[in-house]
Amino acid sequence: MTLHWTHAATDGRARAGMLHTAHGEVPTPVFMPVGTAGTVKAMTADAVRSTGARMVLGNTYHLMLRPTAERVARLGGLHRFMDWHGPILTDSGGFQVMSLSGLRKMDEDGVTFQSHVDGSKHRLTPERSIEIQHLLGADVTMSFDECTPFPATHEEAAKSMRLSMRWAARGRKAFVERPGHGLFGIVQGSTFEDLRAESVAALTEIGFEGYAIGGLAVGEGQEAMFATLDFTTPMLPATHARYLMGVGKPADLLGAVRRGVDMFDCVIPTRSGRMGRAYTSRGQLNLRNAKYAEDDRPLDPDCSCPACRNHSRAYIHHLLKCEEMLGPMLLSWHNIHYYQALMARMREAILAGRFEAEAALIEHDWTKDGE
Ligand code: PRF
Ligand code: ZN
Repeated sequence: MTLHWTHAATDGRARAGMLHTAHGEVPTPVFMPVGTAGTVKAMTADAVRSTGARMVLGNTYHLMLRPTAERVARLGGLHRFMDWHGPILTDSGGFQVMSLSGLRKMDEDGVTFQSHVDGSKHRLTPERSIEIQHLLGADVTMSFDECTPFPATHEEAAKSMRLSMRWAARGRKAFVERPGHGLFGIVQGSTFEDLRAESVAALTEIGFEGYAIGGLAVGEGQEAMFATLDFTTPMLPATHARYLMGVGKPADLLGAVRRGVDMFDCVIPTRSGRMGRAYTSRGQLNLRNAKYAEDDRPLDPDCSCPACRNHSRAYIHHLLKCEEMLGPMLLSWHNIHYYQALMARMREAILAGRFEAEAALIEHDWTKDGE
């Protein structure tokens, strides 16, 4: 059987379910830590597993440049290469080409771009993106799309979305079906309801194992993102997983789960961890702040991660001041652990039919500002 999602419970519009993949089952809603270049930055694979994470993301763009998809394949695939034996979802590359690469030129067939590493020239097409994701061994392969920049006029957003839909159809043809593996389509259309509807219709006509919502969290703000989700998730088939790409902060995750999203990925917990920020049940802390220099409390009294079990805010503040590697490592570990605990708590609440009550408790505690 191909990769698929099964429904367990719905509470309001929030859903709990299970994603069934070649490398195991993943309870949803799920947050996937980002392992861009074959590593969740500053964490060992064992550390990532210990947070409760069951699925991670890898990037076509980074891995095709270094060490190349062909080399990863010769070394036994991405799971073995990075010692991650759970499911892996790979992003298709288009979004990263637009945000990271140097000179680039897009045409109907694909995109030619310069590597951000050494300026060398590369090309991605829908077919080549799928081939790379096969070489990596992705459980979930993403369609090659253009993430429409924000803001866009209706005309610009329509043109961009329609190109992504033609690319999605080409990717579907190039995808080689294997048990436990699947291809997700990506809905585009910026913040326009009619374009999101047209995109969903085009994708469901082609047929995918799951549906992602792309083109959000690109500068439109939380209110516009939630408004777009409000009309987009009800358009999607209730039988398939829904994945909101590149989102977000804890409050974004809660609001999107409330609106019927099942899957997420984001660099925020790891990137902001490396910059000294902790996300906790009592809100955000910036551990570089001098007020933590003699704060003997853990980052989060409700967290059971190694950073919180073994260390004080004062110690982590000290590590950051000294630019010790352990500072970013502990904060990344804590943040990923916190995100996993948050998703598990939301899932339990959905299963118990008390999502809104639990959400209110979570949101209330966030206002405590670290105290
Ligand atoms: N498309 C792809 N990857 C993405 C996005 C998208 O629209 C986004 C938008 N937030 C993040 N990552 N392929
Ligand atoms: Zn912790």
